[in-house]
Amino acid sequence: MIDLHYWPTPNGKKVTILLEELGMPYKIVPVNIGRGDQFKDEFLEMNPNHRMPVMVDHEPKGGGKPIVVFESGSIMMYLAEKAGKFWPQDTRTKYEVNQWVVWQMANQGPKSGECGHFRRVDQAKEGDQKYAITRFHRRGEPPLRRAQQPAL
Ligand SMILES: N[C@@H](CCC(=O)N[C@@H](CS)C(=O)NCC(=O)O)C(=O)O
Repeated sequence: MIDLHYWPTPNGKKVTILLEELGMPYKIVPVNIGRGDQFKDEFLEMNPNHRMPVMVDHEPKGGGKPIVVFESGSIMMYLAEKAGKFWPQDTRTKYEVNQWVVWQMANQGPKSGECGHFRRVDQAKEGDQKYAITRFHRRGEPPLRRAQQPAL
């Protein structure tokens, strides 16, 4: 069984969407990040970077003790590989998928997060945020060739 330490944000939902698509059974372990659950010792032992999601696979392939993985992109690669779906094994197509996962983790995810942050800033207190909003909005947009990328 997979435990997913989770709170309903885009980074958490990426993983639950994949689990549903794979038809893989899993249990949600709520991490209330508004209340600070991510700073508890037992959570920091799994992810010293105090961020959900974190996955624990109690029945890893080949047996042995549970495998713990943090970072949503890395969790997705783990699950897809375990299920033998959405993670091609030949070098050419594997890296077609891999590059888009890495692109999402390094660009669209964090830049959209920054965009949301600057949109919520109290402009009366902190001043005009237009520059930051425009910059992060542009950087978070998927490249136009997305339409030709089934791997996305
Ligand atoms: N790159 C990480 C980002 C995870 C992340 O930022 N999680 C946020 C919620 S979306 C979190 O747990 N924040 C709690 C904190 O910063 O203390 C991933 O994709 O897993």
